[in-house]
Amino acid sequence: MEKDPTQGGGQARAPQESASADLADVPGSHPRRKSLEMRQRLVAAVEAGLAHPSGLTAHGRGEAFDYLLGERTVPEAEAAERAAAEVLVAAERPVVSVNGNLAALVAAELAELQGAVTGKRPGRKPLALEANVFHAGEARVRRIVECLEAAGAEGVLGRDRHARIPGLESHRALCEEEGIYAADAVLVPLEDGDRAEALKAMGKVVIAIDLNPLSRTSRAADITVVDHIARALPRIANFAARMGSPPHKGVKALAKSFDNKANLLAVRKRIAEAMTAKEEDPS
Ligand code: PTJ
Repeated sequence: MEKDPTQGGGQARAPQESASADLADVPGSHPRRKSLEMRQRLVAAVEAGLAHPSGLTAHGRGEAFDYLLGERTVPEAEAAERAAAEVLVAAERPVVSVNGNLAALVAAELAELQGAVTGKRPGRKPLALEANVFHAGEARVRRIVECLEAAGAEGVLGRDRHARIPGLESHRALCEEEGIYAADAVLVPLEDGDRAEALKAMGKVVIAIDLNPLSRTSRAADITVVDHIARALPRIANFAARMGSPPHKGVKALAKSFDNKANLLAVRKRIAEAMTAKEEDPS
């Protein structure tokens, strides 16, 4: 049976509250303060049963790539973020798939993205957020839904996962009939390669956010945003909010006009250049 860390061990702390308490000795001016805060939020979220323990390893891998990219939004990511905003606004049924790491780190940003995209779709289905996880755990899925609701998201899906993504085994296939299953465009931040490929095989337009330009998810997606989720989501929301009129093209045509392969290659070249550049002369 799944261990419920909120039972028997006292009240689980909210990730943010716990993070600031544990970083009391680290000055606000510390150059890595933001990164340390984020790690600590994730640790607290694991303790609270919101994120999976392996989310810590996944985050570390993301941080390594972010470091190589200069911990900033590179132009290729910006182009992908713009394209992602267009697809989310143009889609008939857009959905964001939310896992434990996302709920722990960017619940508020997801609620803001929902507001920004939905605001550009008057009279049409709002942008849906759906809890969907790699590692099994009904209680954790419920906590992800509650965390998003507490952050201000509306109509959060994930409580009623009775549909299955074809081609995937076990719980990873589970999703909501009216959510991911019926979606025409799915934003999958920090996704596993199998599921990204299975969603593509269902004919959906897949947008990934993944700092690893080499991952199977990055390569399978139609549009891959190689940027940190904490930077990418507000930027996509901002592109949506500033959009004049909705795109004329449908989601498939929009996806087709984005050259994901070329974009990923440009990011890889950027990393290679950063790795081989001579140290700047300090004089
Ligand atoms: O909550 P669950 O059960 O769905 O589990 C979530 C994790 C993230 C543990 C699960 O999906 C997983 O194991 O993911 P992977 O296969 O490790 O892939 C995560 C990808 O996201 C890797 O390529 C990382 O480089 C990337 N990544 C990690 N943190 C970030 C990131 N990309 C953008 N921003 C980040 N903060």
